Amino acid sequence: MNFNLKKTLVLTLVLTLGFATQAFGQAALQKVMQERGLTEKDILAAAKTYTPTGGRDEYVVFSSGGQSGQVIVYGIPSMRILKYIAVFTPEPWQGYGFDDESKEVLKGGRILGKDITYGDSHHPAFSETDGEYDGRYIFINDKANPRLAVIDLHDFETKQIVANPFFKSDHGGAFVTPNTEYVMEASQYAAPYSTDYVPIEDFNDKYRGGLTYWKFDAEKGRLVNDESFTFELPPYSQDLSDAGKGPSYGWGFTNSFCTERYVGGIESGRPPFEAGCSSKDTDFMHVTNWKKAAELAAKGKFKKVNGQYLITMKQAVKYKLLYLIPEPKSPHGVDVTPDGKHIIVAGKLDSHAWVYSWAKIERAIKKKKFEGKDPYGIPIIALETALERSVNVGLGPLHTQFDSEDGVVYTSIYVDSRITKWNYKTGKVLDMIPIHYNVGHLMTMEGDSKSPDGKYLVALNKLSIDRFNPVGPLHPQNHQLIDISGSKMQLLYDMPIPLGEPHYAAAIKADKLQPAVRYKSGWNSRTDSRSPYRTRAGRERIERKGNKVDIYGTLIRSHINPEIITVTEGDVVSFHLTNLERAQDEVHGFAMYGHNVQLSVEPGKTASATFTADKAGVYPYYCTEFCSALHLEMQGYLLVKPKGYKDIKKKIVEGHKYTKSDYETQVATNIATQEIINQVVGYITERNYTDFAIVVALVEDATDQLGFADEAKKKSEAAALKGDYQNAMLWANQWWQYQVKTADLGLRAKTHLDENGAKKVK
Ligand code: RUQ
Ligand code: CUA
Repeated sequence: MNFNLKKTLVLTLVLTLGFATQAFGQAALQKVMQERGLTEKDILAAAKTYTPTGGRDEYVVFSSGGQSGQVIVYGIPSMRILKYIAVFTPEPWQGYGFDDESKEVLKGGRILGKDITYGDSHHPAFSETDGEYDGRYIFINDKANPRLAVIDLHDFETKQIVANPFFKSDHGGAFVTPNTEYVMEASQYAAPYSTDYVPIEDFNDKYRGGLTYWKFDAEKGRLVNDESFTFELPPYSQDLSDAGKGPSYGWGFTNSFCTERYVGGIESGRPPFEAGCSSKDTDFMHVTNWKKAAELAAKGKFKKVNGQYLITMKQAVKYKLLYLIPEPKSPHGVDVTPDGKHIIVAGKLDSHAWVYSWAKIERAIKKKKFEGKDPYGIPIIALETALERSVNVGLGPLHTQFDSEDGVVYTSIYVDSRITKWNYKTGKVLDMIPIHYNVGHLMTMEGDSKSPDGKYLVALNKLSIDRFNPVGPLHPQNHQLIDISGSKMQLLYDMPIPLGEPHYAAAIKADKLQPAVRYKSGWNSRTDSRSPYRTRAGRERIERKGNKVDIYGTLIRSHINPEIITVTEGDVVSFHLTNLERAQDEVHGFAMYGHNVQLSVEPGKTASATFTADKAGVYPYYCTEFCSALHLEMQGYLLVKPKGYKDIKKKIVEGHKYTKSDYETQVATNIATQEIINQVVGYITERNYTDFAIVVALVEDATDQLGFADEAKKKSEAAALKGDYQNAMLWANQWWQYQVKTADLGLRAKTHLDENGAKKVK
């Protein structure tokens, strides 16, 4: 038997039998505790978070990756990072921003025609059905360049980026309405809606805030600009938003700061923004009726500007779509309670959380009970009219999240660096826990849905001085996991986030996610349709039209087809590569010297890379994922000939000569290998393997490989018949390579069957 194969078999045996379980006795535990200085509390926290090898998490978190423009995915309670999803910025591993398909997605996020290669990503939000996270999509905003992105949770890929057609920044996004009818995106820094120069002296008249309700087509999984609408709002700094639910369904809430409309100017001797933007005692919560606005838009009541409906302040007042309510000084979070009956707002410069009653607001609107109008004619509902109570929760409250227990909430307290647990229905403070430093957002499990799970809370702390091994002046951020299942909060775990400021996160029950492990064959994953460049086995080709060269290639363990490609200097070259594998994990990468080409081609995917071969030379390419034992041999050359180059016909001289006896030895090995394959095939087919999707995919791949083996075998035998032992041996070896891959797949299938209790049926 061949050595490599033997090794695989031995390894499989070891894995199947397992190692003898070691005794982790009490004495050993005491010793470790002593050596590492751990208390019993530490051990308990460890036991609550530690997830043994192969274990799964109960919740999956999607956290903003801050300036990286990405989304960080991790598990709770283990806090193990699972993925960084590329969203607003190029990300090489996923080929994002490198393959033609994802470049198209990023194009949607261009600002003033320019590619933006960072993103200040802030608030992720799950799609919802009837107020519950449905596990289908997640949205996230970019504050610096007001953009929204749609990530499909079927494959954890970004499908769409849209740039707001009016704003110059956004902060109040992404927040979804209870059936994901709309995704809310509120501007932050007032600016003219046009891209023209407008003097700052015109601030009150020509600078504007706003709130966009982006229409979402859940079937297509795309935001639809021409069914979306934007509320023109006063030049206050609109901040976070939240959508109403239950009794407040159809409405949205957006708070604001700097309703003073102060414009700084330190350089000209004016007091800075921070002085002028925090001088009044209250700011305004904006209450918007999106449901009625949508109906009026459908009736053609609003003009289209920049492709979507624009609702002017005048129209909003006329149609009773917009109201203001005073809020505590410099408010930050606005959070609608799970039952939709209350709205909790916290003021950064106040020590209270303010609980507003939707019933009271609604009554005031119906009875037209207003205390006046703002300078833009928007009716103001008095604070006393709308407020249910205010509760002293600590200095610098920011955001509130909800528990599974009725009325129980958690508020992040920035200045005091702690979390306060309290009851918004009784006004009682229940518990407090210090957090390590500068908490911003906090998050409970499914905490934005109408039925939060409680259980865990994550404090998202800004920076992390003195918490981890030092790594220079720029510190990681710190996510702290807190157990909230009991009456007292208990800190479990500190997780450094070394990527960007993770503003906000959202956690979903893991079993709501059923991501795919492969694509349909020849799939453009960004448009979710079959790629026109899909290439099947045996149909690989190079097509030339003028100076355009299209390479229709395939990837399968362990070769790239084609392997030697010659083009001419100045040609525009497009590689279109289809991964023929169906088994999960069998991803191939594709990188080439000197052209900034790096693709990730997962099973079934077709990805393209287009570039101009502008310099004559030799450009090796290869697979960047260690996909099989012969991964390093998964290689090829792009040869770029100078213009007008005269070919001198030469032959490749083989570096090694084979004899008849080499050929016969190889054939003997192949026959022995085939016997092993037959045994594994027998083992699998005697069992109910079709009940296991993973095994079916492995068997499909194995069958393909065996088919290729057979083709190579025939070529080998034909060459041998002609006495061409050089080619006979090379094809015999290729035949054996395919056998090895077949055996590898077969053994993976067998292991899966063994580990998952397959039954013998024959
Ligand atoms: S915000 S720290 Cu950018 Cu969500 Cu509150
Ligand atoms: Cu494919 Cu390495």
